[in-house]
Amino acid sequence: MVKVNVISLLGLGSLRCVAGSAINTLGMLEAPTLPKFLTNNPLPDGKPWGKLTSPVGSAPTTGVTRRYDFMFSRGVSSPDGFQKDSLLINGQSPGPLIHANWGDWIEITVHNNITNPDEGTALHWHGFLQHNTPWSDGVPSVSQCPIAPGSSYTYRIRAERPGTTWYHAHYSAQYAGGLYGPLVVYGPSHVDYDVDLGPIFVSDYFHREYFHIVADVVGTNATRWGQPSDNTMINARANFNCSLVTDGTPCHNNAGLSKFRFRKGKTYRLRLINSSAGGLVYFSIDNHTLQVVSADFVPIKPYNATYVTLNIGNRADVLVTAAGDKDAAFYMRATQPNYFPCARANQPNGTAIILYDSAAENSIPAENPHPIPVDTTCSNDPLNLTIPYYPEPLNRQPSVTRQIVATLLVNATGNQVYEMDNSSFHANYNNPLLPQANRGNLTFERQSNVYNFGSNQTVRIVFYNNNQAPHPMHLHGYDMTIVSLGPGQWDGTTVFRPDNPMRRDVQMLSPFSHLVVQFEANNPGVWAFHCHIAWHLSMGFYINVLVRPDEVRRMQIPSATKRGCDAWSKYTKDHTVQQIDDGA
Ligand SMILES: *[C@@H]1O[C@H](CO)[C@@H](O)[C@H](O)[C@H]1NC(C)=O
Ligand SMILES: *[C@@H]1O[C@H](CO)[C@@H](O)[C@H](O)[C@H]1NC(C)=O
Ligand SMILES: *[C@@H]1O[C@H](CO)[C@@H](O)[C@H](O)[C@H]1NC(C)=O
Ligand SMILES: *[C@@H]1O[C@H](CO)[C@@H](O)[C@H](O)[C@H]1NC(C)=O
Ligand SMILES: *[C@@H]1O[C@H](CO)[C@@H](O)[C@H](O)[C@H]1NC(C)=O
Ligand SMILES: *[C@@H]1O[C@H](CO)[C@@H](O)[C@H](O)[C@H]1NC(C)=O
Ligand SMILES: *[C@@H]1O[C@H](CO)[C@@H](O)[C@H](O)[C@H]1NC(C)=O
Ligand SMILES: *[C@@H]1O[C@H](CO)[C@@H](O)[C@H](O)[C@H]1NC(C)=O
Ligand SMILES: *[C@@H]1O[C@H](CO)[C@@H](O)[C@H](O)[C@H]1NC(C)=O
Ligand SMILES: *[C@@H]1O[C@H](CO)[C@@H](O)[C@H](O)[C@H]1NC(C)=O
Ligand SMILES: *[C@@H]1O[C@H](CO)[C@@H](O)[C@H](O)[C@H]1NC(C)=O
Ligand SMILES: *[C@@H]1O[C@H](CO)[C@@H](O)[C@H](O)[C@H]1NC(C)=O
Ligand SMILES: [Cu+2]
Repeated sequence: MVKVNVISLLGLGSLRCVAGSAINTLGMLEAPTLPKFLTNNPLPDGKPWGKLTSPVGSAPTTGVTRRYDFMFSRGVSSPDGFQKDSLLINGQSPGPLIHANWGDWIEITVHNNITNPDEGTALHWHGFLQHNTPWSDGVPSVSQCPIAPGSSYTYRIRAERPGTTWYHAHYSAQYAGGLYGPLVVYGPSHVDYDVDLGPIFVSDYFHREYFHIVADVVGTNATRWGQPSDNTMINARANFNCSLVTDGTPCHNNAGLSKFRFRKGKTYRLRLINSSAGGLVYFSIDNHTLQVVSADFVPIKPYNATYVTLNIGNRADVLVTAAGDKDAAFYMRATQPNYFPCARANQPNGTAIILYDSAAENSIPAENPHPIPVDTTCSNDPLNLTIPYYPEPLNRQPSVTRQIVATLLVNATGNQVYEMDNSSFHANYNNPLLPQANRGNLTFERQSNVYNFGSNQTVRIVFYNNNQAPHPMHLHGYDMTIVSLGPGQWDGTTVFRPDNPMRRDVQMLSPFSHLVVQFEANNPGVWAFHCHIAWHLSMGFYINVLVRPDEVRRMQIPSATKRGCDAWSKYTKDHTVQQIDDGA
């Protein structure tokens, strides 16, 4: 076997921002607040998006490209005090903030230095629509080949709409191993606030390396299928009780919670992102009301709440008015509902600390949690609460309606798998689907789970969940319009708020339930549609939606995609790739 010399292939002489960028201030008091927009490209009237006052319609042309350079590698980290081997971006996890103004282009070069053992990789921009750039969606086996160990790949993506999101690896469950980070697009806002507090990740956290968990989840030993998380983190910080460590792993108590500073009387924008691998989270702040103003990328009519529900992949922007005393301190909470089947957590209570003006840095707040609900459907916040601010009525006459049944079963070799219409997804890394469709070959392997919707204009999909687990469903390339949801069979007629239905990019498919979604097929490509629970995705809970193959045929896919496949092909000639799960 030829061992690839990673360092020489990376051409380190040309790297721009590896050293020096490894200090992660996320969750620390010195973390910068965010601006209303980036000012290095002001247009004549002062705002990069000109006179536009709402994010409706196509993005403005700013003429700006923002460039980022990411080095992926293995490293040791101990965000909650427990030392583990992680995957890092420029030496840190979460990776650096990517930010841009509405309409900018963003170019991100990923260098794959994941060695010992080697792994391929690919990076996805959650909720980015990728109009005219479907090859930059970052799903290996669909929009590209994996980025081979020792090689680099540049994504070019457009900031098509303002809002809060994250980027994460889409290769196996690598994001649960640390490959993710925040992505913010500035633009006109339908609400006013004083200070942008920036991204706040809420997530479960596992002490075992992701590939060991995946191997168990897709393995044949039934006692190892359930994987409780070890901790719940806010901005990748938490404390852990090191007395629970029995195998000698280095661990220190009181690693420290994330902290934020509030000035009395100011209104803060918090950009919440659920980057979990396996569980639902309720977010709240003791003694404070949240004003929820957006769900995923969609601005919604503001509503007040004591908590907001975040499924994996979901985002919520909330405004919080600092009404406490100047010397007060309060807990911010990310609480996993630790009951079947919504979450399995050994430490479900994530906390961070908000310090007011003069509160000492080591203040310990009083415990005053808002009550959280018991909801065994693990649902998103009710649809009647989340009302899009800019309405888009439902087209009640879809051109095609397709039913898809998701089943959990143990297959003939004793592995636990999910099947979609009797077929568990399996990625073919060496033959990505978008380039295949671009060559005019629409005959796909069964295990690619491709649903070809031809030139249909309005596509409706009726998803049935035949099992007891919740599945936060994520569609790439579109916001899904939520037509209907609920237990059991859909009656085929009931639709929810047709004059202004909810739309977003992640929506919960509850246990033994239906979820009916639709989209206007105006974005040609091959788009992933999958459960965002990393372990369910590993078990094959995944389909591809092929939209407008005639237009896909006419696309000019950049040559970098083919060069990436050539590098992967060369790599796989000399190396056996351990594809431990479905691959995506
Ligand atoms: C590549 O990864 C190794 C650890 O696996 C690390 O020691 C080395 O510094 C990395 N190279 C670069 C250029 O980051
Ligand atoms: C299955 O896993 C359990 C728990 O880790 C272990 O005790 C048992 O020996 C395993 N069974 C087999 C057949 O490997
Ligand atoms: C830490 O865990 C140990 C062992 O289970 C337990 O005895 C101790 O009470 C725990 N400490 C705290 C502060 O929870
Ligand atoms: C994130 O979403 C998952 C899946 O719905 C959920 O189990 C988990 O509790 C959520 N985490 C947080 C911190 O909201
Ligand atoms: C928080 O609210 C509780 C009542 O819900 C009150 O007793 C307590 O004093 C408040 N704490 C602060 C610091 O305002
Ligand atoms: C929501 O909360 C804000 C700030 O706490 C308050 O100004 C507003 O009146 C509340 N709205 C409703 C409908 O209760
Ligand atoms: C989490 O909080 C709940 C409610 O306060 C409590 O019952 C539970 O013991 C806590 N769990 C842990 C592991 O601290
Ligand atoms: C939303 O629907 C729930 C039942 O699903 C109901 O209890 C609640 O009152 C409704 N809220 C509004 C604002 O209509
Ligand atoms: C069962 O599923 C596993 C994991 O996807 C797969 O490797 C195996 O080939 C499957 N067995 C059969 C008989 O299809
Ligand atoms: C899945 O298999 C079942 C049982 O073999 C069969 O009845 C059903 O028609 C199949 N569904 C699809 C979509 O192929
Ligand atoms: C089309 O793609 C399929 C699946 O990869 C492959 O089996 C088949 O040989 C291809 N057909 C042609 C004509 O290339
Ligand atoms: C619409 O989609 C269905 C189901 O995928 C397909 O059979 C049909 O050919 C499509 N119609 C057009 C006009 O492309
Ligand atoms: Cu799932």
